[in-house]
Amino acid sequence: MSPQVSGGKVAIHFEGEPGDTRTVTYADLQEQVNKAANVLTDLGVRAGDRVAIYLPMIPEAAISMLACARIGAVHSVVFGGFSAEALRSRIDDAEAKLVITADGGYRRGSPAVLKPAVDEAVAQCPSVDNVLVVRRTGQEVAWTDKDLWWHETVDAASPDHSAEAFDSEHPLFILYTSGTTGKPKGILHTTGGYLTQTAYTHYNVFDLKDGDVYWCTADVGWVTGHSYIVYGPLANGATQVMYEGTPDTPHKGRWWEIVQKYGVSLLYTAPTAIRTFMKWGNDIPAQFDLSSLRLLGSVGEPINPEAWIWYRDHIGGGDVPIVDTWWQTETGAMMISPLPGVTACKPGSAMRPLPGISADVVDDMGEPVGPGGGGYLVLSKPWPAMLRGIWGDDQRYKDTYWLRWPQYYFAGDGAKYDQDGAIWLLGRVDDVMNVSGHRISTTEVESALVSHPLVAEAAVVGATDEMTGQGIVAFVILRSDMQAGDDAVAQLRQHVSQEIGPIAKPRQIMLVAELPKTRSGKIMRRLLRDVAEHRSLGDVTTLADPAVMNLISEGLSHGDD
Ligand code: 7RM
Repeated sequence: MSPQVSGGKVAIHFEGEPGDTRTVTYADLQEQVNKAANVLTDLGVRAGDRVAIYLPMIPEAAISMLACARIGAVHSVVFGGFSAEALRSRIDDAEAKLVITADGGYRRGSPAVLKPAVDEAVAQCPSVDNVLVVRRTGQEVAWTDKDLWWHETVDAASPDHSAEAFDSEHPLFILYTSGTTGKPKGILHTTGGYLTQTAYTHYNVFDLKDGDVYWCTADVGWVTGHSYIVYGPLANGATQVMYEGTPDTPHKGRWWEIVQKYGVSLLYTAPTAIRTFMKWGNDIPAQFDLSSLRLLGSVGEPINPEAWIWYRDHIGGGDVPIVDTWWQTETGAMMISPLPGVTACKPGSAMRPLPGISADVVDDMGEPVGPGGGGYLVLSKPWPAMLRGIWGDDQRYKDTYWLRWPQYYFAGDGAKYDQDGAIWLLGRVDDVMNVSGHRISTTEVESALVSHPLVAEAAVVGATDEMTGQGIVAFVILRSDMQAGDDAVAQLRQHVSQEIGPIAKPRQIMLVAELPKTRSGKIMRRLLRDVAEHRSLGDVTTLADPAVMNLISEGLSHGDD
């Protein structure tokens, strides 16, 4: 399947946000990976050891991941937008020995810092022996005796390195993702099956040809970046674009300028981005030559039919196939998706399981609902890139995925089977929100809120949001013994951003006197969602005190942020 790739073929066309570029061929990539592998070995990193990677979207992110794979070390990439505290808890959980980071990266037209967050985290992580720092922006950084510059070590290292062989079940990486409790789970993937399925799906779902220029706009900090920037495309010898920055820097046509400049033929992005471009207007993409595009992909959240059609018409010129790919951090690779030229598509449906994948839609009892029915999405047979567990927590692995029905993998998504057997994904059925294609748990945000001294109690729900899929809405009871200023809401939003990262900042925080609870003390999120989505309230008869809802609905009119 994988083509014979010559070393001169371009692996990565890197485009920095300020407009700087780098061309990395497969020969360059191998040399860089070899050098980095030698440095990791010199620093005492051995097969099975964990390495945390906290980098912007620069080639060194892929190089670091591959250097780990080459020596059998397990990488744990932490999204550069996460806070010092989020980084600390991930380094700590995996007991990482080495952290690879950068001074910073470019974001929205200016250099943003990364190193200070690493310093803050590493100060509390005794497992870390060294920090390897890429110089990307040239900003001044504080320095400790654990720190080493990438350009002084990797650039000077020997380019010769013999790849070690490992068992196909050797661990490849841990990637943290939000679950239904406050603590993110470290999803564990291994080597052989993962690489097989990412390469196979990247090749077939994108109908990859030798002359293609592929661009996946995800960040390597998410599973989409792992599987469809690093492992799948590079195993297939594809040429790809890697872009560091935001879509509206320095102008709202930046993506389409990149497509035109590199002749991108395959584009893979998220519905949130598509809806944002729809809002910015048709005339922006119309200013660029997008005729090189021949296939478009979507991932991360359900794509609404309007966005699907706009994507095809305004980006794809009206006649390109669109592949809506459903999968998860846990599945490692695409599971449900059309195959271009094979599957007739319906706008908004991910259609059918890929060859070799067994998915079903079942009811509460685990019975298949059949055509026309709705229920829970399950995977009924194992698959090559399947997660192998949750790092350090076997019990949580069993409870999360196998407790409800031992014969099925429970995906956590609601789904509908239509009369033709096409699958429509309906979003999460658990306490996981999906904000702009990013998984964030309600409990994680609640924990962040209650860790603030002003907060007595908090409940968080995901409310439908036209742009981001879901938006985070928090209901907060302040402590009566604390003096809250007028800026309490702003302070709390900032606090969540500091505890988790800007992506977890609530869209709205409502200060309320009470929360709706059942007689057994469970918060009724369904009612809070009704309030957050401005719906009339559903059944309130199971509430311990039905009058609470009047208080909350009133609070809505002045609690807005
Ligand atoms: C790849 C990724 C997984 C969750 C998943 C769904 C949602 C992802 C689609 C989708 C509808 C899609 N991994 N999701 N893709 N929903 N259609 N094509 O996103 O672990 O971060 O999230 O995302 O709810 O369970 S993830």
